[in-house]
Amino acid sequence: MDDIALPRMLSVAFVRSPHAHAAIRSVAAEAALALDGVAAVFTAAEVGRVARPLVARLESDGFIPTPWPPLADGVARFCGEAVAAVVAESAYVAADARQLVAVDYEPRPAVASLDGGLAGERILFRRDYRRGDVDGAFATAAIVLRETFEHGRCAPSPIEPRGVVADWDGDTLSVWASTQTPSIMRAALARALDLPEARVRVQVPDVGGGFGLKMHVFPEDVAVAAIARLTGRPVKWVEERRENLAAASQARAQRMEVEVAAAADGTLLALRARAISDGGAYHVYPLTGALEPLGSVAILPGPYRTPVYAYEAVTVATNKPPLGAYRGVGMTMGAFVMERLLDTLAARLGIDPAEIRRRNLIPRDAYPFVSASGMTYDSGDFHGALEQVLAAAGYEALRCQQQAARAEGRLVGVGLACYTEYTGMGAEVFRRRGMADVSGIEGATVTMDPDGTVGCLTSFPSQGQGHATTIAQLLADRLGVPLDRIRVEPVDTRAAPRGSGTFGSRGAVAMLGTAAAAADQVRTKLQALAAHLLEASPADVVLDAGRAHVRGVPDRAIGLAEIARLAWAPPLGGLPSGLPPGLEATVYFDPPGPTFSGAVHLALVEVDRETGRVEVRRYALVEDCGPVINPTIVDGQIHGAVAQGLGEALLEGVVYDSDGQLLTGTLMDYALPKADGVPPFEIGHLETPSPVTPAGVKGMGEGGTIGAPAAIANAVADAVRALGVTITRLPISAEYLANRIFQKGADRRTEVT
Ligand code: MCN
Repeated sequence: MDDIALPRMLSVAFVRSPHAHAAIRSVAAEAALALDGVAAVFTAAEVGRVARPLVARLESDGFIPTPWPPLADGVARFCGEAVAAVVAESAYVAADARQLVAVDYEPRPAVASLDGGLAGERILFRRDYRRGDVDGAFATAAIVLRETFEHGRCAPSPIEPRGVVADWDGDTLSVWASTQTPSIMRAALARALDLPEARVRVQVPDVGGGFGLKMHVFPEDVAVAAIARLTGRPVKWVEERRENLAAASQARAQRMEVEVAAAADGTLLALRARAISDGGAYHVYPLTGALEPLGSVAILPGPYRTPVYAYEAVTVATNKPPLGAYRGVGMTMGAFVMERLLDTLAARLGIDPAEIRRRNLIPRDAYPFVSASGMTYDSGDFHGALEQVLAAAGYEALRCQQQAARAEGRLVGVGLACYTEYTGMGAEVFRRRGMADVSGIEGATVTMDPDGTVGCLTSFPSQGQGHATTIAQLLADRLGVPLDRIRVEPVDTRAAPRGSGTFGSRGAVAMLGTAAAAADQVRTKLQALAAHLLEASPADVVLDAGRAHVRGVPDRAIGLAEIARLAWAPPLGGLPSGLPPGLEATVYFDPPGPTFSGAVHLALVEVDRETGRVEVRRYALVEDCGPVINPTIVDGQIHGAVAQGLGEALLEGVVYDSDGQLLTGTLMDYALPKADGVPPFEIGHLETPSPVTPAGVKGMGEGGTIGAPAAIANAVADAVRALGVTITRLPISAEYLANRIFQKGADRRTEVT
């Protein structure tokens, strides 16, 4: 984003609240305005004249909306919330001037913890669910386990932070944004600035990662658009890393109290869960803070047969940044809890963790299967995936090595995790969830120009998932055009069809339903025209290497460019068979999913008993996303997502003190995984095509972050079980683990003396 430079462009820097909760008595801008190069300082009052707050909606009982103004209006509700905006000739002047803005705050008590939010009954969302006779199942079960699990706050941390450029030319608001959801952003900005959608244009340049963070529209986006309108000049804001860690949406931040009932042989009978998320000060647009706990409880039963289930999902308000999407939203916690429970159950029964899973996984022939939370799993083969990963990793041998290592006093553990993941969702899912501002559809336009080159516009931009590559591959296959003659354009809402965007691992399903389907329409027309020119039947026309030829007669051929020229400039008498001119198709698609993909992960770890440092020695997995479109991209997605999951499992935690002050404001304090801590990956594939999606394809971009924390947590738990240490929280930081190991040792020594 920072590369975008427009004539007369100004830069914006936000003045941010140093308090987690404070009344804003006044903002004095004189000193800042006196600095050379400063054009203006805006507060809530000025910006409020042209822009309304963002209001995330969930059409559901138990949801309390929280309008989020572009600049804090009278009250700052978290440390880092934007209070005023300085506009200057350069980003450096704006940053200097920011220091000179004097805000008079009246600090108020802050709610800095989930328990504080609960105690104050600050409920942003609540939902209950019950399926079957849960109480009866618990009353008669041979085994009942109870546990409370915690997941700390995460910062999604894309390499490129947020950024937006806005320009108002008196008629149209042009916006360049680092976003996953251009259509949603256009609609939100149009509503906030009271403009028709047609007068808002959102363009998405290359995006340096999003990981769910950039599916949101933030108050800063609205403020920058409003400032462009108020100043009549283009304005740019590129987020600094400290702002990203302090003021962008964060993720996870959940506690789950859970009970599981099982038969004497370990067969799962019932689940009860209460998921509570620390939602921060506002619902983020358009996701809301409800989706984290809801996603967790929805996916908790996992790929296992659990007959009956009851849950409560709650989000409480605290004086922190809002809770938003992050790769695997909700599902990471659900998988972590379920997989920890299964290992605890296996230990209780004295059976192997693989065996407890064999006893409970849904068999392949039981699909489609309605889960205990009421979702229809379309296909899967978890028994197959489990056996495949056990064989690939040499599970029996690993257990022997573990015994040998233990005999030497080393803490080595093996962890398994099976998860299923909802992907490729369409309108029905979003309507059922009550997500009023996510349409759920996608669109693509495919055009063959008169020179035979192919262009594609879609509604769902890429943030590193390689969409341009996979879409080009699909188009090349369908149109018989070499890859270098295909251009997948960056998203520009003025030209591209309307849609929702890239999130929820919907891209693969969407590209087959839109771009590939549009290409099929173009192909049909190419074949019809070629059939006429080659005097053959359309069914006998083969498109290949930029030409159309008659099947079995490669010499009876015509160049696709020649056909395309004809289509765009019909000859005397028009196109054959009365075909309309042009060689272009736009297809809108409502994904019929969700389709459920999944994987089985296996981690081998060693724990340093003095420092608590965990080293992941081996990492093997077998994944199932149906037929793979591009194997290199799928493996790359797994590498990135598992690395992120490893960070989430062992390193990453946003920390606030009891006043709501952020203690992890730099990447020195908020520890991301580094290449030297990530093991090589051993990846296997298994395909159970979806019966509901085009070509049976399922999404997979989030999978690694769902499976890895669970597998690594189980491996660490396995390594330290003999010391009496249990693992019930993420991240399992070295400090935390070392303290737990030390404490257990101290407890034992006390018992002995
Ligand atoms: N793919 C494939 N065959 C399949 C399934 C997928 O070849 N059977 C390919 C797709 O064509 C696509 C990629 O794998 O190029 C991911 O597809 P999919 O699982 O449908 O996910 P999306 O394209 O919708 O991407 C979103 C997903 C999410 S939700 C997050 S968050 C995420 C992620 O992907 N953020 C990312 N991966 C990321 N990768 C990068 N580099 N940066 C991010 O911000």
